[in-house]
Amino acid sequence: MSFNSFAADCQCDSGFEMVEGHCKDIDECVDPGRCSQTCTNKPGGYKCSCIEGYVLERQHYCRAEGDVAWLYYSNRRDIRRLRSDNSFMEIVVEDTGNSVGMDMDIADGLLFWTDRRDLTIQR
Ligand SMILES: [Ca+2]
Repeated sequence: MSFNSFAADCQCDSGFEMVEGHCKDIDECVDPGRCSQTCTNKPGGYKCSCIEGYVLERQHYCRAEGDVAWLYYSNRRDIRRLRSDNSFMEIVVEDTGNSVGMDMDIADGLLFWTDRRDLTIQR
């Protein structure tokens, strides 16, 4: 029997890794995308959390509180909006020419877009 057959086989608990003979916590938060917003490293694990206005779902994903959100988009001819639960879509602005870029001023309820046909910025 050789000396090597008595060598210790050390293993670390889940969430730890062997570093120079010692179990060291793995910082799971180093990997981007582990949590949709905030990741806090904990001994042997990690915890996801959300900024104010969002709620944590399925321990990793943050969803905006409140009503269903709207997605505004352009198909170049019209500007439309779609509920995030996919239950309703409507045209917000018809016949925009060739709308390609959009921005919103939420506070004042304004929608802006660039029109490549007329080379203008519309409101
Ligand atoms: Ca950890």
